[in-house]
Amino acid sequence: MNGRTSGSDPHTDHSGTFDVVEIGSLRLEHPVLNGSGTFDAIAARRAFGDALLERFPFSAFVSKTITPEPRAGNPPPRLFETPSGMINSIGLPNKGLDGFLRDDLPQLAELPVPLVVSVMATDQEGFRSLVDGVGSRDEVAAIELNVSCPNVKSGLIVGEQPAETMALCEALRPLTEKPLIVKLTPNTADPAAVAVAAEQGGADAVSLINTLRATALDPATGTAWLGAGSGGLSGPAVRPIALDQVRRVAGEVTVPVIGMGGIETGSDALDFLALGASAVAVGTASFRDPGAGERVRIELEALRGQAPALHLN
Ligand code: RRO
Repeated sequence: MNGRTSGSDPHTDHSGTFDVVEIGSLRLEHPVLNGSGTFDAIAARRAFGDALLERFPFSAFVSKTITPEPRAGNPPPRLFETPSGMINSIGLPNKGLDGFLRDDLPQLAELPVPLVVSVMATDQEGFRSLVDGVGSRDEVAAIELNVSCPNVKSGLIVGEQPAETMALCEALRPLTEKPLIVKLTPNTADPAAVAVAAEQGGADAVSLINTLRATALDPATGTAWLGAGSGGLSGPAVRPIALDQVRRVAGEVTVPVIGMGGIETGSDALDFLALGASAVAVGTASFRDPGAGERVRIELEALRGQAPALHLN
């Protein structure tokens, strides 16, 4: 950014309209990405046709998380609206690695931006098969390791523990030269310690936050609203928490930080950049308005250079 982060971020090259953000070999032409699972590019292409390709809202596309085998996802209901947010309990429905490579990858490869594939497994062997499978494909620019899903039994275990996170990164790092981005959970005592462990294990970047573990009751019955009993909270309600965690993580790691959590405006995005993020992701806002990502980028561009240099790490 030429605004509050200008000159102080080693991961940006200050050339075009926006500074290019570099995450290993991944080059982002502007700092706004999508949060995994919050923008369905294949459905959007069906809805908007080639106009989507001509005005793609994000500088890279992050896929919905995939697992080694197909999953049906959690029982309904899967969503609950909260004041300034929502709880999801989607539970990782996906076609599995083979189905993704066969059906989705060819379509996602047509997008005009680099493709980041988000992967999650319940053990190291599963992660290995995913990193091998997607890492060998030229269409894939980078891999996001989701160690922070709150909706799958064991989905959080790795990402809650620095030692587990480091061991996973160390095991996966030799399998691919593609950039590895570790998606961090806010549901842990010390996210910065997990981020440092990811960096030491060989991660090229960290992204945060995933959703905060949350529960809601059905007012009519007094029992859990969500079919799975609990879920993950996202949206503007979590933004102050996300900002604080990004600040703490960015103060401890040297790799780029992708900040997210309730971003709805360019000003929100600028706050994350001011606190040390090199890029940001728009998530929940895209459910209400698929144009939110583009609007955030345009607003961010308009704000660029207006704010004083400020780092609060
Ligand atoms: O699919 C989900 O339920 C889900 C995932 Br994989 C995740 O990483 N974060 C989230 O809130 N939901």
